[in-house]
Amino acid sequence: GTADEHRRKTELLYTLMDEYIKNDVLSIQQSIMDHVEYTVARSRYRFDDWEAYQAVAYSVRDRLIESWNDTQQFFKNSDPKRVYYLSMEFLMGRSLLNSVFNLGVKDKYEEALRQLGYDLETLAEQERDAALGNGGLGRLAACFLDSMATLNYPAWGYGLRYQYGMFRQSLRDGFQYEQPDYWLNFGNPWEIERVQFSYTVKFYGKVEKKWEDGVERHIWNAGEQVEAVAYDNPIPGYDTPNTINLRLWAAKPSGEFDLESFNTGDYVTAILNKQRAETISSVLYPDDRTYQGKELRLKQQHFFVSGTLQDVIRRYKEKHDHFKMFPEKVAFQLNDTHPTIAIPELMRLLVDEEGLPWAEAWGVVTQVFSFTNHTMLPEAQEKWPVELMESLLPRHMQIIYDINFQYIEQLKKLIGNDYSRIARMSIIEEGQFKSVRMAFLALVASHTVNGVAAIHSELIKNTLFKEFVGIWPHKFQNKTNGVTQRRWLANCNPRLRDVITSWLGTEKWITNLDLLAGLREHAEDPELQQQWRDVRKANKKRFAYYLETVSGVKVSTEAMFDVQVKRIHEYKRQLLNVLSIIHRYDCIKQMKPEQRKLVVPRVCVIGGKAAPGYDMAKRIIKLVSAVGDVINKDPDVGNLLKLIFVPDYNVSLAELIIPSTDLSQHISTAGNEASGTSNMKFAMNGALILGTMDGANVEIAEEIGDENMFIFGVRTEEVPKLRQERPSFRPSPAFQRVVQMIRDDKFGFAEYFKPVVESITGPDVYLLANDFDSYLLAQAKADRTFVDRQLWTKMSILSTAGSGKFSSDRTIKQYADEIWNIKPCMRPI
Ligand code: B1H
Ligand code: IMP
Repeated sequence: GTADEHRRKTELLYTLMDEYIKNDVLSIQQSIMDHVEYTVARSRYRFDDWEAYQAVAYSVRDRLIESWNDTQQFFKNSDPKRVYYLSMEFLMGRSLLNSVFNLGVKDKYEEALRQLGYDLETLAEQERDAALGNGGLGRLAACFLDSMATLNYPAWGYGLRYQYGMFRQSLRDGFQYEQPDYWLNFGNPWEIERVQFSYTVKFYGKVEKKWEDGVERHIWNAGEQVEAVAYDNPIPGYDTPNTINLRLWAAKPSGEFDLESFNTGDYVTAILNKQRAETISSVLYPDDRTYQGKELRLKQQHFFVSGTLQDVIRRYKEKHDHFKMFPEKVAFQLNDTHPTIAIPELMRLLVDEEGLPWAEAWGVVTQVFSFTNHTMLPEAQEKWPVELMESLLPRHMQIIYDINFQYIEQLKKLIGNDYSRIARMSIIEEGQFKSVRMAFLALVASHTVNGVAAIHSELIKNTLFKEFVGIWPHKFQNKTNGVTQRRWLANCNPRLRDVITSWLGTEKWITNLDLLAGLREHAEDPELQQQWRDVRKANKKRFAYYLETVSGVKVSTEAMFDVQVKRIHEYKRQLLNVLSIIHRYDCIKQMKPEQRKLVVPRVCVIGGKAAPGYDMAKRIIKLVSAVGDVINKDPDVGNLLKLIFVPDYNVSLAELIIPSTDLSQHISTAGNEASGTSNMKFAMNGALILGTMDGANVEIAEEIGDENMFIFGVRTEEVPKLRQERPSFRPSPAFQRVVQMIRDDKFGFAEYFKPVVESITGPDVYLLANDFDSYLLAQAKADRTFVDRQLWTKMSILSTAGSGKFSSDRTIKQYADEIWNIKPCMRPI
């Protein structure tokens, strides 16, 4: 009967489901060859590197999917409290090496491919970066995913599946050009499309009020509807069977018939109009740190947030039939204010769709959100015009007003009727154009707000949020950023990885970075020092080769590699760097030939993208190129100094550059860089830091010791006063001389550089003149140290040894314990 049939069916299923994919070399080869033939559809006997990469990627994908399925099944059954990391940006970079490494099958894949006549590392370079982010903020989100997976947290990332990621930068005549990054062109083996997970997201339209059973209900009749379709990106943990998920939303035309437009006879136009829906998720805004009130951006924010919340609520309701337990099962982390619309959206879903009373919904909302602030720059603060919000998200605007009303009532009880203070603290900024202060909305609803480095977390309490500290002291926390040592040490610097492992006698530092401290006792050991230098030399060779291919400039690996790579921004002061390079050039030119023998040779590398609309940043790029052109071909200078702008700095290039750097510059005006995360990556890889007392540099100095860094410049507390006094400050002759050289057309384009020169001779908001001399002193100290090879190597080893704190594993554990209140949930093997 049926019992018999059922038994037969179960037996059949078990024989078909070959328990687990096998990871021996032969099985891996079989799986790669199958993908060559059936996925890539090429002959088993003829396939090139690109096709081989694809087949390998699909074979790894099978393994990821298997682990993903089992992990998610386990989470579902265990129903632990989960965290959802909401971010507009995930700057993932490449996946192949990271995946095989974390899955623990890297050696097997290397061997399998070697036998087939391919080299894994070479194939890996075929992969396009997933560049769904601008810089630090997006890369931090990617590092966090790696740590959350590795530490077995029941966590998911949620974001947008942009079709165009961060633009590709090219230089023509030293000017930046932006090219679209259509990264999905050749398919993406690292994602799984989930057509079954799709939600309708609404925009525009009108809100109607209706009385139903004595309660007032709001009905939002949308003017536009779009489908959010899920794409899942498996994130494998290292040394654990867990694989978590990054779910990215793509916009698709809504399937719902818009009867009216389909009845006007213009069927084709109606379809074309629907097609426009896809623009919502089409492009990443490339403006790092400047808020531009663009309607499409607000649409993107609401689109991904609404898809996410509907998805989370669906998942919650599979296990629970009321919302009382929601705060015990769900935590949302807002990566800056970009996803803040989640707050009114969750209120709307709970009140309008799920029928919860307002107070109860607010009780839920205020227990589940926390948010991270990443910058205090005033130009980066999000303020959406009320008018725009009312038109695009009419119901949300009502909800924001209601939240603000109740919050201000509460405020009055706390601080009395101090109306000017209340106006300063209101979520709505009054004035000619009313706007919604997203940071305040986030703060009012969140149980916790955190900064990203100790100094930054203190600063936000004294500036941005100073009015709030008195009433909600318990809300403020610090969570110093970190980076994943899997990608940023073990994978990008395999030679150093092996040296570290052999001296520590263990690989455990890959999951417990504090163990690096064990290198301290060997810092002066000549044998370790020699190995350390050999590794660095090999890395430098590889990078020198790259530099020559992109710039045509030959560099000596004996020289100090002096690197500043990050987004181009006035506060990061690439200009200060250029001025000191001009100064160095000028000094060399003044010297007699025998004096030149004493100069420490340097290869200066600057790289990074300017936001397309950021005129000053673009001029600075041109200045770097122009100065480089003069220096690099000056026979008086030769190998003593080179200046190269590396185009298209991105995650993969960072993986090449960071292990090859001797001196790494993080020289923002104190108080402006919230944290910085590349400083941590450089220190981990043994670069010495030349930096200001800003962001995480402060804590890096605490960990590795001031004496192992080159620190200079004014301190945060002095900045406001110095800014005020800048008009009467007389810059040093050295400063005036280099500025004059630019004016005198020594590098050409004097007219084009005029605004650049004026920015530092006029207001000089970032205090380049004030810091110039102490910067030169620090540079000179770096030179003197570099010639003492033993001392330099010792400092380099101590930099690595002192960087244990800057693992994102440490950061994530603190978020989990102190903000999210979640526990690891490891699936049994
Ligand atoms: C950081 C941003 C940012 N801070 C707006 N703020 C953006 C702001 O597209 N936008 O509108 C994009 C990015 N990014 C960086 O975050 C900080 O400047 C770094 O200091 C910090 O290390 C990093 C991660 O916390
Ligand atoms: P930071 O701003 O120097 O701390 O760098 C942040 C991190 O973002 C870098 O270490 C890179 O991993 C990543 N990144 C990728 N592309 C870019 C870019 O164009 N500008 C800045 N950072 C980038």
